[in-house]
Amino acid sequence: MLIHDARFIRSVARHEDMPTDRLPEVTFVGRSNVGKSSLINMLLGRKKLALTSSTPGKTQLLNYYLINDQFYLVDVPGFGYAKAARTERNKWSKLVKSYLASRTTLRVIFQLIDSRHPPTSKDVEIFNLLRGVDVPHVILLTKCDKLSGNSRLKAVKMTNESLGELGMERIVIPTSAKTALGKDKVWEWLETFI
Ligand SMILES: Nc1nc2c(ncn2[C@@H]2O[C@H](COP(=O)(O)OP(=O)(O)OP(=O)(O)O)[C@@H](O)[C@H]2O)c(=O)[nH]1
Ligand SMILES: [Mg+2]
Repeated sequence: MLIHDARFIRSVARHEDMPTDRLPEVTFVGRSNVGKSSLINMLLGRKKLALTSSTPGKTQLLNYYLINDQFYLVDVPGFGYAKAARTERNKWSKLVKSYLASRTTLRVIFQLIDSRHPPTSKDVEIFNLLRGVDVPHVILLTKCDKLSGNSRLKAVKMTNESLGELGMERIVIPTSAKTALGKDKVWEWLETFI
């Protein structure tokens, strides 16, 4: 897809503040620091549209980006961020859960997992959350530039096995925000679903 316009629209903390124009949405979810914002920038070919940070989970808001006036990319940061106060965390997790389960304009959920480790308990929490959600769910392994070709294959296999144990078969795509690995594949799926 040719990106001629990519704009940050707003950060949202409540359902009432989500866009009401019914444009399709594509969401990126995953634990803090997994590389969501970096991947969004990579997909859009922008360096700093989505803010990245080495200190995870600072903002707990859904960040809406409008692409080509056609659809939204939604960055869902800070899922399960351990250092936030428990009440804040619960409030956040409730918003994300109901967003994923009930947002009717949502076309595909990309769940990001760090390729360097087997899925963590947080990742599995998100798997389980998405199990009953009736929206296509694709797994993106992040930071694959840090792995050799062989370890990359192993990471895909390991993720498939973890999903298999949960009875969830999903597409798994290796990616890197640094080298743009997986960019075309992700766009392919994205365009398929929107
Ligand atoms: N080597 C490498 N580093 C990456 C990659 N993607 C992200 N990073 C680094 O990982 C850190 C976190 O990246 P972010 O994109 O901010 O992660 P996030 O998932 O948006 O984090 P939150 O917004 O806190 O939920 C940053 O220091 C990035 O530079 C990648 O593909 N390769
Ligand atoms: Mg981020």
